[in-house]
Amino acid sequence: MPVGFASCLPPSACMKSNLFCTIVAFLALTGASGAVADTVTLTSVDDNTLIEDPAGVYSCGAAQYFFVGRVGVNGGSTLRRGAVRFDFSSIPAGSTITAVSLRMYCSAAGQVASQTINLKRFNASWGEGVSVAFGGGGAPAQTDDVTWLHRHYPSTLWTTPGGQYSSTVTAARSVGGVGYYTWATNAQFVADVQSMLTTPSGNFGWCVTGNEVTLQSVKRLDAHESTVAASRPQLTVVFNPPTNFDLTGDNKVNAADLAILLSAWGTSGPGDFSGDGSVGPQDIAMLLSAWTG
Ligand SMILES: [Ca+2]
Ligand SMILES: [Ca+2]
Repeated sequence: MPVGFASCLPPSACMKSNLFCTIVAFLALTGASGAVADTVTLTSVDDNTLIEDPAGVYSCGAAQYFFVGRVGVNGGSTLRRGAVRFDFSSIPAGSTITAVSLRMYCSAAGQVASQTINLKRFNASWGEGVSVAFGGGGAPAQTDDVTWLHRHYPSTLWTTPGGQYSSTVTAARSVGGVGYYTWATNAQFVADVQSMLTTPSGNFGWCVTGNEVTLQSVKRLDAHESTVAASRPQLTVVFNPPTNFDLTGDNKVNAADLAILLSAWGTSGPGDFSGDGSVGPQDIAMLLSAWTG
């Protein structure tokens, strides 16, 4: 490492005199990056069922299951919509989400015929109370439970019965009989979670909708209250944590930070932003891309 490198800043000036600096500047311009990916698997923190009934008085917030689709004649031929939400506070603020997938367990089905189960983002908050039911008929709603008419029973109503959620399908998966199913990552799934991470106050989770026409199309999915931990809804999120280039802690990225990086040249850091185990040219390029002066 050339001892006099620090003297060649700012980067715009160094390009004229120093080939090494030119290479570094090129790396910065081309966005060279080696951010280290991290992965978390989150279990749902809230899940419940919107049970269609004219009075909106049934729910199953604390049940081991939630239900999606249309039940049969014996159940009144009515609809069920799932509600599921995850807490992203364990992911560092400022992280970039790169992949999201959801695994859920279908523990019973009205019929084994496959149905498309969609996730659509809720536009308003909803609650999970202590109502418990074994079946999809639900139990009398308790305080804070979501119902067909209420976001939070008994006093806060949906503006649209059956829930307020986006018409955009975030993720779709065909679900047949009993078993595990995974809703794979896609751009909309990533965008949803990125938004929920950036603005936690706008994280209302997803509405889970199924076949709303066919009788007995209903599927029973395990909730976070399931006694079988593995069968609870599990969202796997891959992300790149934000890189802190301010090695001195003065809220600027400048020559003082570069000096610290240079003093650690060839070692594991500080300044190994790329995470490859050694401070080198790529790390300088990353620091320069965040330069504040
Ligand atoms: Ca629940
Ligand atoms: Ca600094």
